Amino acid sequence: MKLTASAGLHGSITVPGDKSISHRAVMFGALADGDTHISGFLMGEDCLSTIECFRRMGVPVEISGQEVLVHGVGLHGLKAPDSPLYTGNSGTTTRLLSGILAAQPFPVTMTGDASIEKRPMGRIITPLRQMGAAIDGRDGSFCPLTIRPAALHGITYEMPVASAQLKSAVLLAGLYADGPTTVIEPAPSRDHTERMLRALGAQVESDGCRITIHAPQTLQAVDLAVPGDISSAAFFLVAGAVVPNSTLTIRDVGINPTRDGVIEVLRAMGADLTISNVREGAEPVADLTVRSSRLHGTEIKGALIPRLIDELPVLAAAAAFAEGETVIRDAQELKVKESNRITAMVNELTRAGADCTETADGMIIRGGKPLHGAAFESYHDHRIAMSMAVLALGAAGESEILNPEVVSISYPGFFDSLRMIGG
Ligand code: SPQ
Repeated sequence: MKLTASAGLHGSITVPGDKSISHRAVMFGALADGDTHISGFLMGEDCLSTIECFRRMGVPVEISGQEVLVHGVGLHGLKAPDSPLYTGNSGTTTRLLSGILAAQPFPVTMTGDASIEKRPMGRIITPLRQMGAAIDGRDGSFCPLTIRPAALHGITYEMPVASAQLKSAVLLAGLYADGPTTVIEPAPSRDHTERMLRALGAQVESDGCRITIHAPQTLQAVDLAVPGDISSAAFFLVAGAVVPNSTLTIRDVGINPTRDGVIEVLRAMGADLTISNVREGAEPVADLTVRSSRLHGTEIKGALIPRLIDELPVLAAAAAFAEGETVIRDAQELKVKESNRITAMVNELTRAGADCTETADGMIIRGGKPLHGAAFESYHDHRIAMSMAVLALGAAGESEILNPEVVSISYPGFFDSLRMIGG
């Protein structure tokens, strides 16, 4: 994909549905009694992997445009698939499904692509085994995972990392446990699982970083509207901020407070970013408007990290345009995503002329150096490809994004959206 420096980005767009919420809508809809209509569903490859896994376990799922209809089979209605389940590139599918499968009365194997086979699964195997699950991984902690039938009991689990996937895997196993299940997070991670399970009638109590689920008798289907994905909106927020003469509005974006760290950081960097038309609901939604401005460096660390973990690559690109130093700390989780996102961003920003250094738990970017186009690697990682496309719009000259098709994991029409706003 070839991109050239932009003279200004303009327009009002929507981004596709939230990936995290789309996955959960299919999973929980499948386990509910009744039909779940999902509007605004993300038709990205990861969420389609989730649909395929549930279809293979006997859940009828109909797709029409951006609408999905899940015919729930109830908590105990899943059927044994006739061969291993394939989760593609999706960590969310693999980890959340593990929690559900740990409680099923049939054995199952789960496998994924080359990236999934490298991502750590020990973090879910440990607590699920404490609950009584019979779960094993290749070399102890990698995919393929094999799961055999077992009775589960409730536990209290202190999580070593702030991970919504780990939290959700344990809470979902808790749907089937004998007794309540409690997880304690080191810092709040995205809470879509808790919000959606409550909407379906489950008793989920949150007290700061302590979340308890009581195994329900049933989940009741409700209609679900998926807001625009703030992680996808983040590419346009940064593009609008760094490309001179830009004004962009991204409508109907989910602004769940466990996900909105990118807004806080861009404002701290001096971005002209306004939130309007806020609508409260199961998930809060708003319109975001950004105008180009001069950015300056900042520090991103601590409890803020889980609130913007997936936006760190594009924030690193923003930092390359900002005056002064940006320090990202406490972000070692970035090393175990679809790629090592710290190494990937430091390599590619350096290729564009930025001055940056990898650290043990993040990176330091000394911004404000002139940036130029180049041929950027995508590391088979959707967020790296899109982050470098944003950088390319603000850098001098021409750029290329290699393997651009990887954006279809979370944002199939990404390059069309860029063209629509003048990219
Ligand atoms: O699903 P996957 O591959 O793990 O996707 C990513 C992403 O960039 O899209 C991470 F690579 O998002 C995760 C996110 O980083 C989605 C997620 C969720 O839906 O619960 C939670 C975060 O991961 P984690 O490991 O912090 O729980």
